[in-house]
Amino acid sequence: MTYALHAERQRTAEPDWVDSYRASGLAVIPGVLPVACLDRIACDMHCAYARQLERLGLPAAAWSGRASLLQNMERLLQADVKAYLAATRHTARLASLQQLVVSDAVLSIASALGLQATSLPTSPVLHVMGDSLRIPGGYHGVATHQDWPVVQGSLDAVTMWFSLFDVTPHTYPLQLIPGSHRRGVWPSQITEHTSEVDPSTYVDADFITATVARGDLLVFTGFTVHRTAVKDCAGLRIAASMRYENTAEATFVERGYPCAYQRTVIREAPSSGFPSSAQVDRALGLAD
Ligand SMILES: O=C(O)CCC(=O)C(=O)O
Repeated sequence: MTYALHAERQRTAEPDWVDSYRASGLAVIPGVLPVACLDRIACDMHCAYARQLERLGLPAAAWSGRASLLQNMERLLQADVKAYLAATRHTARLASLQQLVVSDAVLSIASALGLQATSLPTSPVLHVMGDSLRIPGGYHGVATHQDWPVVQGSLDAVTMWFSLFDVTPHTYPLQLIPGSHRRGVWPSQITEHTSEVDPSTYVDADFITATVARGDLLVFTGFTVHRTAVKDCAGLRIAASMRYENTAEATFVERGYPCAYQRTVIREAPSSGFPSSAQVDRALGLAD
């Protein structure tokens, strides 16, 4: 690096990974996520699976880290697929997860990438990958896609990928095509889980595999082509992905802030007679 460039960086305090992000469309930022926050999320997830197991009258492993979480997830999946899926959906709504994705450390990364008045088109999406957690006919990794076409917000939107544990080449890492963001929207077809990029437009050798140590954060542009690696992978991998948008991006302003994600609300009560006032009292700790 030339002295002039170094001096310029010092003046603007631009982190080193920003250049690599702009050039390749992705970067792994080391050690930015507090491990205590990742532990808290894993522990809160464990709580959801444990409570469901107890509801079904089944033993739940006490919290002792990653292995106990996996054990409870496996037990619940084997006992009741519906309960497992509901618990997994619920864990994406955990306050501990939501707190991390809007923490100062994370939002300062969005700022470093030029986002102004950063906005969030949707809440975190949780991706659970595990050879023992496969659901027949269900989600097992996301095929090759770009994020922008499924969000359609600011053109400089950033995706951040938060892994709860270390991700090696054999624990379902993400694979990404460096430089793919420079080709705009790739031809694709809408499928059940995404808008899948036409397989004739790339070969496997185009992808790099992003290994991520616990505490590292993977960031990439909305146009970076990526997919879940599944071949030769096993074990448990849990990651949340989150999109961040720039309220000041010119075409986003011009288009009047579109958002492909829509919120739906079920207004009907779950079943007649529920909850009784006694149940409410109990939940509020008011029962005698
Ligand atoms: O974590 C994964 O396996 C897929 C994540 C992903 O592709 C996304 O969030 O866009």
